[in-house]
Amino acid sequence: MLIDDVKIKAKAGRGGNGAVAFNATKMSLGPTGASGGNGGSIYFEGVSDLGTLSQFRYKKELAAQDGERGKRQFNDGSNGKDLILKVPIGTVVHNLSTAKDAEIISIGQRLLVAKGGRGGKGNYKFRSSVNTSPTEFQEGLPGEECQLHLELKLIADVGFIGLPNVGKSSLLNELTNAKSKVANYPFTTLDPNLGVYYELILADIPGLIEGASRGKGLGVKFLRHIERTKTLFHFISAESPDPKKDYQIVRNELGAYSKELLDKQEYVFLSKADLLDKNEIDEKLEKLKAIGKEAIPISIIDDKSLGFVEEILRKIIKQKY
Ligand SMILES: Nc1nc2c(ncn2[C@@H]2O[C@H](COP(=O)(O)OP(=O)(O)OP(=O)(O)O)[C@@H](O)[C@H]2O)c(=O)[nH]1
Ligand SMILES: [Mg+2]
Repeated sequence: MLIDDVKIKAKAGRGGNGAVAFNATKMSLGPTGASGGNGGSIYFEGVSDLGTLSQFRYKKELAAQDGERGKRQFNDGSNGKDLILKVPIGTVVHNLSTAKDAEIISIGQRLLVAKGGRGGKGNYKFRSSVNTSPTEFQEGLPGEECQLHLELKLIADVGFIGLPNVGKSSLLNELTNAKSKVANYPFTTLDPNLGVYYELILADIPGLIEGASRGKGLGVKFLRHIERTKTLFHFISAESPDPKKDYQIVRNELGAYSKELLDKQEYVFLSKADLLDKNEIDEKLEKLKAIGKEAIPISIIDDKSLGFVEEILRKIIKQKY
């Protein structure tokens, strides 16, 4: 199961206390207490593997190492080790403690989520001409602590949407190297799948049904994965007795989730067109035309129709630049 929404706690390391020590072998009793090490910080680092949020399924509390306390003889404590965790690109990090949001958008990008506390100064650092045997020292500071809400919002160019069982995953597999599960029943796809078509990332998401925005079927939580796409491919099965209704059901659910989804560039496909004869197809296309939708009939067993889809994808690639 793809983990795409998780709350965790992050606690950076505490700084080590400064030491109080004196050079007992010298008459002067000079201070030698060294500083504590800094606490380790916690970072996220972007990777392309969508599965990496699953590390937080059971591990909900992250902690980086504390800094070591200062030692005698000018020996500073060592710094706590940083904790660097890999998260998928597209992860939105809501810091619930500071109410700030940040986003991992590129591979290798590092985001500091909790800074380690500073180590305290040892008494050596407090020496002065008037205070040659200071007993002061600083305590290490606590590391930052925060509650984080991580939400994966896939970074894709094109989102595949539609009712269940309309051939979304089939087309993704046809066009890309993706191996999205395909079967002749609804809700075959339970998690989003990505495929790469030249410079484009295509996202196939689970099917929507009427009431999805109220939690029916698999719900609408997957729609966040298409929030950031520029373009939607809306699939309507040629087998549908009422393609217009199918179209509207999905649009209603999109709108109930976010009006912005309705403003995206959209291509409507009448899928599985091979199952009907030409007259029947024309009839269904007419029905969609009546609501202003120029649908394009496609079939994964008809190379010519796949060629049309690829033409559209090339156009989308051009728009990118
Ligand atoms: N005849 C025909 N069957 C197709 C075509 N495309 C997909 N199918 C079949 O339709 C069924 C559903 O295909 P999927 O790709 O799993 O559909 P989906 O929209 O991803 O379904 P969910 O994941 O449940 O939302 C499968 O049995 C496919 O083999 C097509 O162009 N022609
Ligand atoms: Mg599917």
